[in-house]
Amino acid sequence: MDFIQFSDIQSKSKIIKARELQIKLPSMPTQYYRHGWQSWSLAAWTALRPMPMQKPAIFHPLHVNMEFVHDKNPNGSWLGAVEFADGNILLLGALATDAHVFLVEDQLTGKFEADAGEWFIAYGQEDAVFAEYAEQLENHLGRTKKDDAPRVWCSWYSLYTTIDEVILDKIFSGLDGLPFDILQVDDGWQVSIGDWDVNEKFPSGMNALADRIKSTGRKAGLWLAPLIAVKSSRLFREHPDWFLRDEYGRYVSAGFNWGEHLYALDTTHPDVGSWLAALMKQVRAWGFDYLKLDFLYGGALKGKRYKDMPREAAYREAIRVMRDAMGTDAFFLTCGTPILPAIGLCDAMRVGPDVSNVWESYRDANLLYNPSVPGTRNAIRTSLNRLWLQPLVHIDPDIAYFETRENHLTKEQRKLLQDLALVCKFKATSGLPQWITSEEREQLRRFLAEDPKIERTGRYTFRVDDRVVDFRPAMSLPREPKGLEYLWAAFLGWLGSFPFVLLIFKALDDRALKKRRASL
Ligand code: 9PG
Repeated sequence: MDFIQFSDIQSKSKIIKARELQIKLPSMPTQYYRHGWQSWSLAAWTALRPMPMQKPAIFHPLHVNMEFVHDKNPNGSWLGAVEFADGNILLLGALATDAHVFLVEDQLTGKFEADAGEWFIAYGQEDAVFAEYAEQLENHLGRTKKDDAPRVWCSWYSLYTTIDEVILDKIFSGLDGLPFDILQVDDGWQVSIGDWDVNEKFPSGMNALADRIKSTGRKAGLWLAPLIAVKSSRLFREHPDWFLRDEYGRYVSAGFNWGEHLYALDTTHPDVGSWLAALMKQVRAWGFDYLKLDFLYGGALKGKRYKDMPREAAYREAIRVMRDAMGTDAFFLTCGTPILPAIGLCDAMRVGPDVSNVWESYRDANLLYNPSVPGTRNAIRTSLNRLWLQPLVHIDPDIAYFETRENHLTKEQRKLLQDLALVCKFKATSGLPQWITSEEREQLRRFLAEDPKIERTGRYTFRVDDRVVDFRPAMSLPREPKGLEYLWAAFLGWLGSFPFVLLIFKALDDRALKKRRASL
């Protein structure tokens, strides 16, 4: 363990190599910057007291860093920062993968899971400190940001999995005249999670789908979740030995979604590497140039790998394999990705949870205390707290809504999401041309065309051209449940980990979506 004196770094930042490192703080800080592990995990300035554990536990693999979920101290992945009463901050940040930072009383502590690595330590004004950290990360991990981010229409936040060839064809025609660069087909085209072949809803096949998009003058984008699979997939049946297990030989859970348990590929297995490369080549050969690779955290879960190496280092290697196979001319968006290990290898990164057509749900926010589930407030909060990544990679705060149909956000809330896109310089939307009024269509057209001047005036306040934009209404954390509410919350959290309960919710969602699709 290396001990660092605050006076050593007070006037000048430092880089130190150590497996474990501890800095004694000169005074008790006022806030702690928690940096969540992957895209959907919370990033926020928080109080120093322990936070309620987010529920239900069945989602932990896809929401938090499983290894630290029971830690009561303020902590986060790769970096941590404290703010003092005078507004200055002290940041401790790893410059390599497989590291975690904790605040234990008045000691800021960093630990690498395996070997020693480099740490960046700096004190001063927040913007300057984070900017210097980003610069150092670029030196160590690289930078892939080129040109401007493309403007994307994505099928997810309107049709979810109910997409098919007929409806997409109609939508693509309806989007004519709007300045999108990419039309991206999301979840719903594939046979199953693990089996990345076209399903019966697309009888003309994937080449035809990409061609149809390209016929509109745009590039074609596609969603895949290449590092996970469900047990019912052919991939799992045919290659059970490709999946990650723990030291007792049990399959490692990658969480629960689509009404099924998820499992993760062991990407260090040589056959998995070649399978991943072949899959990326296949997708490019179909004609897709924009790849949204999702649920990537599966590749970085703890387990006993074919090749013994730190889990995030293994993950970074898998991302590199996929990047090499797809080629540098593809646009590579990572989602559900552990943040630091993907830097330098992808063009864009989702930096927050999913938005949804509601601002915040009482059940998810207050009772389950879960800031990682889809919700507009969750998306704004975490994305904005990751703005410091902007020099390194295009940061994707998820889509903005323009439509009022099938949407429960207020005008102000929709506007905040649109402004977040402008601040992050990443514009995407999912609205159906059939839904939007001519006025909403005009707003969308203007949004896609504009390039406003952005000036940061405070931690969460900006000037966008001449407008003042204040994100503070989205930034605070939910109120914690107390008394009877606490008991109700604990019960719900327990209930929510039973797959049959989740299946009931899924059945209700599916029914609503079917109706939505039928109404088009
Ligand atoms: C497709 C979607 C979209 C979306 C992605 C990802 O916490 N969760 O249970 C959870 C489930 C799905 C999810 C995010 C979080 O969405 O972010 O844009 O591509 O997959 O299935």
